[in-house]
Amino acid sequence: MTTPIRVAVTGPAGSIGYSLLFRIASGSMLGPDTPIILQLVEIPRAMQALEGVAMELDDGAFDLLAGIELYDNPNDGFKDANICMLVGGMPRGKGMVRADLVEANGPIFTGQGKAINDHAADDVRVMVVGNPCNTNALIAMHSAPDVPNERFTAMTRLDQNRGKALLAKKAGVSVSDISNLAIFGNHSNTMYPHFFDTKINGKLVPDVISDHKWLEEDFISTVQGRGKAIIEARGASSAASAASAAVDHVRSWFTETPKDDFVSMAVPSTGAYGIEEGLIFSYPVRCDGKGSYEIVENLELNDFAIEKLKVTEAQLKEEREIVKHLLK
Ligand code: NAX
Repeated sequence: MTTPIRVAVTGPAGSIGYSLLFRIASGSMLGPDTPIILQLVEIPRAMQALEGVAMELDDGAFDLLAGIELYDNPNDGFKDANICMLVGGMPRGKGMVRADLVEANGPIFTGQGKAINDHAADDVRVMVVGNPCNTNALIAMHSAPDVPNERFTAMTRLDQNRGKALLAKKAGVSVSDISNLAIFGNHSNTMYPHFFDTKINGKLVPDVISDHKWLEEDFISTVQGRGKAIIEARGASSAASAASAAVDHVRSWFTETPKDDFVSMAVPSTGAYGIEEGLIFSYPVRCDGKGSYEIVENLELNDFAIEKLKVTEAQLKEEREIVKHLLK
């Protein structure tokens, strides 16, 4: 039997975790031939609930699930992990603004970054879902100096998925007809879904959808505000769709991206598109199927797009400023 891949997940007793773990165990993320050991990392007071989740995982009788390990600390929880999915974190409480959220989560990701540095497998790949995910990934990356920077990513795949679904509905086509939708920037309401290079059955979106006002205003604001709209409708934040996007993110990372398409991931900026190097910025990327990726750098952005990139970059710089004492 192939050696199992060790997948560590934080926040597994939470809402996203409850959908995510079963998708991972079923093989949706790493394929039907890859056995998995789940290393579930919670805070001590959630361990009892986590035991219940582990019982349900047992009851799923997943062929690929070679082990379930429960931990109440990241040092043990990330030991030998090949993939770390950092989902858990401090939720935004009543009256908290984004800056409070950034500040409250910072120390969690310092500790987790250090634990990854010291205990995870040499080939570890990290994806951050817990918000503010770009800045949390930045903190974890800075706390793990022995792990190559490009191994740290944050999730904007849910935004890409939301944008694709919206375009498909508008154009009356299926989601699989949509390609090349890039999400740029922060996973927040400043993100920029870049539709000018997006294709519907090979044709550029602005040539297929004639309502350009809708594209430039409603499309962008709907993708940016979708998280809030879900909270208003459901009374709770997106969970199943976020879990599904997390599965997509990791699967894409280990799958060769078709030459004529790309996927969106927040990764350390190399300076591409004039964005400050080192910020965790969402870009269109192409993955090589072996766990490496390259930023797609050849999109010709117009002034409209460049302006949007500047706004979201500025927000990431502000967030970085708040946590600068945590960055080494
Ligand atoms: P929940 O509050 O349901 O669950 C969070 C879980 O994390 C809890 O079980 C909690 O005990 C655990 N936790 C807290 N601190 C921890 C720590 N230091 N180590 C390990 N576990 C810890 O939140 P849920 O709905 O599951 O959302 C999780 C995170 O995803 C939130 O930060 C949320 O904002 C973020 N999201 C990110 C999205 C994205 O696209 N990047 C979209 C969905 C979601 O909003």
